[in-house]
Amino acid sequence: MTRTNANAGMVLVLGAMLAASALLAGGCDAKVGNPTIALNLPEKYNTPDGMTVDAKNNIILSVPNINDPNHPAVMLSISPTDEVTEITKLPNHPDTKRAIPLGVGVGSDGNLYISDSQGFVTDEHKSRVLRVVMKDGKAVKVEVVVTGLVMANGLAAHGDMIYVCDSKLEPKAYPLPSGVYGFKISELSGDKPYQVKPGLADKHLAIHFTTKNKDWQVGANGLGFDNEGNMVVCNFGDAQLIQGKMGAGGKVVSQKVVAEGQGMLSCDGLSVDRKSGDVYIADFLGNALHRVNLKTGKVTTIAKNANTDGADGSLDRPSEPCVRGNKVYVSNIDLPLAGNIYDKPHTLSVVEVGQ
Ligand SMILES: [Ca+2]
Ligand SMILES: [Ca+2]
Repeated sequence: MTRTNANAGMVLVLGAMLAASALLAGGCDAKVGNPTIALNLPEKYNTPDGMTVDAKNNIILSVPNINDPNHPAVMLSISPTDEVTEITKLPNHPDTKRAIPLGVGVGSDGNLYISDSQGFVTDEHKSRVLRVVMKDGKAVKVEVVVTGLVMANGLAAHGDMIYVCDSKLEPKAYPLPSGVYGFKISELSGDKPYQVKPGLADKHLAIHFTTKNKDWQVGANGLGFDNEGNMVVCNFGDAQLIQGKMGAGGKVVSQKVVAEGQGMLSCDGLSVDRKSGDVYIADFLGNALHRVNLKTGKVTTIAKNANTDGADGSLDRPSEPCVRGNKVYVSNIDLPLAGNIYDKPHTLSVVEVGQ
């Protein structure tokens, strides 16, 4: 699968995805927008993914290094002037010898919470939530606080809670159930990590839904909260943005699909623009960045292009957007799927939006 590190597990999990690539021919024809390179990352940061903005307006970036795991997974900080510093490396899972950080959020305690998506190498419930304990802007230690997820993915901090997606609650079931767990920060312990119950059984499950797209059995993915405090979560395979009304106890009491398709081939990562209230979505399969108006459900394609190496700033299989000021940064995960080749450069693209 990867250029230098064919990995049997990854082939197992992602192999079915490759079969779908032929169906996507023609999905990347028309070029829209003109993104430029925000960051050109060195080889040791070869696969960027999840992002969030911290209290000092730094972007926190997960670097799972899926494409070349000879380099350890790290967390980076991108300053307001786009200078990159390494926050910490992440501890490998004792069984898989990998750490695969995707979603990241800053908790109300000031610590970083990160989904470690072992679902890229195994379906055996080995995904975790990690906590990077921060002090004076520096990482003090990394703890495991939740275990037992299948494919941990998007993660969001909201109030005194941490929410994390599991893209595959029951990996062999069809249609595929997926969902979002919510944990009070006060109940998370590095000394005694919480083990989630499999399937739909865990009391922390805040929302769940299914994915019907047989070629892409990947569900809950990008995650956030809109300006009214509703959960917004992407259903990757069915190209849906789902909105959930929150009730007491931090669980969703009603949910609806606010946008589906309309040019979106998949809904991967998302980011809420606090000024406009709009949701930006990275479309891995469509090789595109879209904007969704939550009031109307209308989808507008902001950027889209054919398969590329990303050297001119074009989208190179984007997985996550991140709104900072008037810019949307986009991680190009560049996985070798859907006809794409993993290649240099390793980039974050950026587009200017609004005023
Ligand atoms: Ca590239
Ligand atoms: Ca590429």
